[in-house]
Amino acid sequence: MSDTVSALWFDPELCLVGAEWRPAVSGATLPLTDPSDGSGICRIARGSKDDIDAAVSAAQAALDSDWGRMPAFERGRILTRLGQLVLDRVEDLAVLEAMDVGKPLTQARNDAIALARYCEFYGGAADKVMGDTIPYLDGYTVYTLREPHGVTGHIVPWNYPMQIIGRSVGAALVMGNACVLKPAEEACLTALAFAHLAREAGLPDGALNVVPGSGAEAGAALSSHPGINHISFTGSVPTGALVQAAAAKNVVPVTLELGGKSPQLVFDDADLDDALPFLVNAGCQNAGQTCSASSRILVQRGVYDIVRDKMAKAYGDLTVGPAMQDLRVGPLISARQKEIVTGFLDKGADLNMAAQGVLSDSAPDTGAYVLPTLFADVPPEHVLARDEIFGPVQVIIPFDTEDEAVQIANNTDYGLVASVWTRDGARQMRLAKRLRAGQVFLNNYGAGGGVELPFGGVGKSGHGREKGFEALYGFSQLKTVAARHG
Ligand code: TXE
Repeated sequence: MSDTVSALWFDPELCLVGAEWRPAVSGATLPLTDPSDGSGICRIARGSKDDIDAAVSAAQAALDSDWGRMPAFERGRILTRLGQLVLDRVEDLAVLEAMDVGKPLTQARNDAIALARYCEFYGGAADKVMGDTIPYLDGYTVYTLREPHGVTGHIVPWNYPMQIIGRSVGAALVMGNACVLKPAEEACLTALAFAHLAREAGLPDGALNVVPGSGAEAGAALSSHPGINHISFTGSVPTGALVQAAAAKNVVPVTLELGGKSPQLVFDDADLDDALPFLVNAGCQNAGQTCSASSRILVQRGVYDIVRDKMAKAYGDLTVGPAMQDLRVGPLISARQKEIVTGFLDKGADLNMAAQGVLSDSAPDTGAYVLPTLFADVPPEHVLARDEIFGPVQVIIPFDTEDEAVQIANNTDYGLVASVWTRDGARQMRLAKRLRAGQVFLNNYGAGGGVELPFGGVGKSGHGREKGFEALYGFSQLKTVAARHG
């Protein structure tokens, strides 16, 4: 049992359904493991179809009562209060996330602060989403209304539980939807903590329901439920396709955020000292288990050797260890994820390994640790340059011309994020248009992760946009009203 189990201030074996915290209908539970040492943290409810049925009914009931009638500004006030409660508990939330996900404490703290920002942002936006009046025929007045979908399903992965809950549940709630949240079976403590804080903030019964459980049981039951009106999913491509197929049977819209193989393009004229921390951090943050991780570094031939050597030095300085030691890199989420990433490293045996990080003396053998690894001179068609690895592994690929860089950058199934490092303003503008990605960063990567910035992918990175104001359009539907008055 982890030392930090005292950080739990709620019963983790319960689901939230309507007003009630209760065990799974079956009484079954699942173990939750601390990836830093492989020890058991606690058990969580193993929700299944019965629990999802009850949660969907509770959400529907909420729409028919106080929640459904609440003015937008009051929904906003609740979210804003929730943001303050999250800020008050940042340290507690960070400890929960660190032990559950294996995330170094500083990164976990940043996620808790980001969750508060989502609540603040969407709380403030609640009463600012407006329809239009449309000039039309003589004798008509036409306007549009933005209305909630109804019951929204949220299937969340384990890599950034707090941030993903903030961006999807936060936006859905302020638009007046009632949510059913299915956190990942590997990491769901902050989802439960969030729900406790939401109740404390005054969120009415049934507006938010949380059913932990496995993907095959609770997740599949949620995505195929005929009472769900919209599904937001973040996770792998195959599971996203399953969720979309299940939703299609009920003709329900889905938002899919499915990861990527995001490139950073470094040109000869780039400010390399400025770029270096971004190049490395974007690959190692959260041990590379980030949908928008930058796993490909494309470098123009004139500065290739310098960039490779600087990155190799930075990799040599990376130490991996337990989340509570708060190093740059923690463990992966699980032994299973370690196996996946190690499998990729094996496939890179034919490549030129430029550098590896080191393991902290205090990292137990039972933890899910993988050394951060940098490969150089990688052919663009190599599996490590094309597949999402979801671990602390980056490849460097040389290029000669701008056209070649664009061709390599765009030549994967994914298209989530891309960045360009150059002082040439015309090139910045050209590439911002030519790169196939949902977000393009010029002389930075991630722009600090701003909650205000619409986010989502093209191709197998998914479809739909979360974050920013754009998410509010996704979590609502437009009704056109045409009045004929003569
Ligand atoms: O993902 P899954 P996994 C990628 C990453 C990683 C791989 C596998 O490459 O190595 O996916 O991770 C729920 N119906 N990403 O297995 O299966 C599940 O319970 C409905 C990228 O964890 O996609 C969890 O809540 N739901 C990524 C969520 O889906 C189902 C984040 C994600 O699990 C389900 C995570 C089903 N049949 C992994 N099966 C990103 N885009 O950031 C599972 N789930």
